[in-house]
Amino acid sequence: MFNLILFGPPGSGKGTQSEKIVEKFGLVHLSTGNLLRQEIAGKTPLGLEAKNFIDKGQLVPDEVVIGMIDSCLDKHSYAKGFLFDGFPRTIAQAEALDKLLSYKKTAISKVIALDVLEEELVARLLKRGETSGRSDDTDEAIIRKRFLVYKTETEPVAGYYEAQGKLEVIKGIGTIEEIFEAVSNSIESEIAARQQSVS
Ligand code: B4P
Repeated sequence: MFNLILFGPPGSGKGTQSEKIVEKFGLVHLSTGNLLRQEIAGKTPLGLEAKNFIDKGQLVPDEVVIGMIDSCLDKHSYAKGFLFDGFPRTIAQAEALDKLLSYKKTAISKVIALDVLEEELVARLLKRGETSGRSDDTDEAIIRKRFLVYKTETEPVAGYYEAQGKLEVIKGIGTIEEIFEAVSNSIESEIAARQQSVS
C-alpha cells in the first residue's frame, strides 16, 4: 500500500491538490474537513458538536476525528492506498494513525508539506469565504485563530514525521498546476524507490 499525508496550514491547497492526486494515483481520499462538513450538512449529533469547534477556529476533539478515520479505513479495506488530507492535525492523531495502520499491516509512506506564507493564506481563505458559504472562512479573526492553533497544535506533527525520515516540504505558492507537478514528481520518486527496494 502507498499511504500519503498532505500536510500544511489552513488554505495551503491540501484539498485542491488532493483532488488531482487521487485522480492520478488512484488513492482513496480521506479529508477530515470534508467528512466533518458532511456531518454538519446532515445535522447529525457529531456534526452539531463539530460545528461548535469549527466556527470558533478550533480543532474538533481528537477522539471524534480518530473515530471517523478508523471507520473509513475499515470501509475501504481493499484500497491500494490512502491520501490523508487535513489529518493528522495533532501529535495524538498522528500516534493513533500509526497504530491504526499497523493493525492493518501498513504504514505512512510519505508526508508532503505545502509551504505558504500566512498573508497569502489569509487572502486565499477570505476569497474562498466570499463564495463557499464556509463560516470559518468569512471572519479574519477566526482565520487568524486557525493559524494560531495550527502553529501550536499542528506544526509539531511535521517534526514527528521528519524524525521518521518521511517529510518533504514543497513550495505551495505558484499556479495549481506548477504545485501539482512538484507534488507528483515527489510521489513518483517515492514509488520508484519503493519498487527498487522490493526488486
Ligand atoms: P480543512 O477542510 O482541512 O480545510 P483547510 O485547512 O481550510 O483548507 P485546505 O488546505 O484544504 O485548502 P484548499 O485546498 O481548500 O479544515 C477545516 C476545519 O475542520 C479545521 O479548521 C478544523 O476545525 C476542522 N478539522 C479538519 N480536520 C481536522 C482534524 N484532523 N482534527 C481536528 N479538526 C479538524 O485551498 C484554500 C483556497 O485557496 C481555495 O479557495 C483554493 O481555490 C485556493 N488555492 C489553492 N491552491 C492555490 C494556489 N496555488 N494559488 C492560489 N489559490 C489557491
